[in-house]
Amino acid sequence: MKLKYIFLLLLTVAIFSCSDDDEDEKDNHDPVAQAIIDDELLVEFLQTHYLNTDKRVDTILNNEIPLYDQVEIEDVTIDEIKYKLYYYTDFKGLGNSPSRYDSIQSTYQGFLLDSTKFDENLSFTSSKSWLSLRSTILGWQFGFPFYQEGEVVIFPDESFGYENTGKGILFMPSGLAYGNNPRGLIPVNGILYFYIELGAVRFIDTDNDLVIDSKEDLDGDNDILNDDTDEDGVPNYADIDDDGDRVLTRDEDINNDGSPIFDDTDGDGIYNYLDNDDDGDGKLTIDEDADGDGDPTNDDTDNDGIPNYLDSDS
Ligand SMILES: [Ca+2]
Ligand SMILES: [Ca+2]
Ligand SMILES: [Ca+2]
Ligand SMILES: [Ca+2]
Repeated sequence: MKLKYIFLLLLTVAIFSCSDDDEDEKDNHDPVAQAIIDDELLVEFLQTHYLNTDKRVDTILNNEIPLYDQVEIEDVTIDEIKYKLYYYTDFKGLGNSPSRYDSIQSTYQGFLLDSTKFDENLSFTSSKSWLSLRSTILGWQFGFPFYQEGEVVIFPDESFGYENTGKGILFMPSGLAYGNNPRGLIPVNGILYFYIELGAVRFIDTDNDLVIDSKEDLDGDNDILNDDTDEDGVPNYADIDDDGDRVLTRDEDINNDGSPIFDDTDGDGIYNYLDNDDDGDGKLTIDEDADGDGDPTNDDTDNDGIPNYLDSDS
């Protein structure tokens, strides 16, 4: 069982015992076949339901516009299994969008297709309102980035809230939720939908090197685990010296603008924090440590105030 299915939403989980049917299903679980079944059920649900005047999901009775005509579709491939995430945008929001690696402050209500509510957080001030998206289900990780945060408002009683928040509904197959792990009121292969509202986003910089996690996804495949510039086995998002040149990434912010991104001494298009020869003199930065103390930043042979590793003529 994949760990990521276990680190999931903070649900209030009662002690739960599986029925025999659940056990059979767990033993014979075929995630590829299940993804196809789930998508058929989701499409049927979206074709037979609409948004009523309260912006709630309701059963079509009088030729209302089906949700299927109002949602957008995102293809998500996980472990070579193709899923479809459906999402409805009521309002996109105004501020930053999170990546799947950032933290969000949100309110939400989670439902099964039979309209059983299994979880909710209705307040931006509750302890459940801030979540690391990384610790949530994949349907959230891939859904919330379509929305933007709101604007802070302070009410007359000095309490705070948000307006112009990103607001919508995420509809997800079980493979982007809890899979074949029943949880509280969620059955095996539970297809879920969530009303969501995105209050605020906090960008995460796990290694505190001034490059946020989502920017450490160099190949842009929305997976930060497989980016390791210096191939030292520590992915860049957790590596304080991404290019392994013994100059810390945060110290490769040459212009001190708070980010090492765009600092490129030799102008070769590779930013210093990813460049193992920062001054482009053909000598690796790691070999420009003249006094051999393990730190190339304190060696300035020609005393011109520019350390050798940034000085193309020394
Ligand atoms: Ca970082
Ligand atoms: Ca890093
Ligand atoms: Ca470095
Ligand atoms: Ca050099």
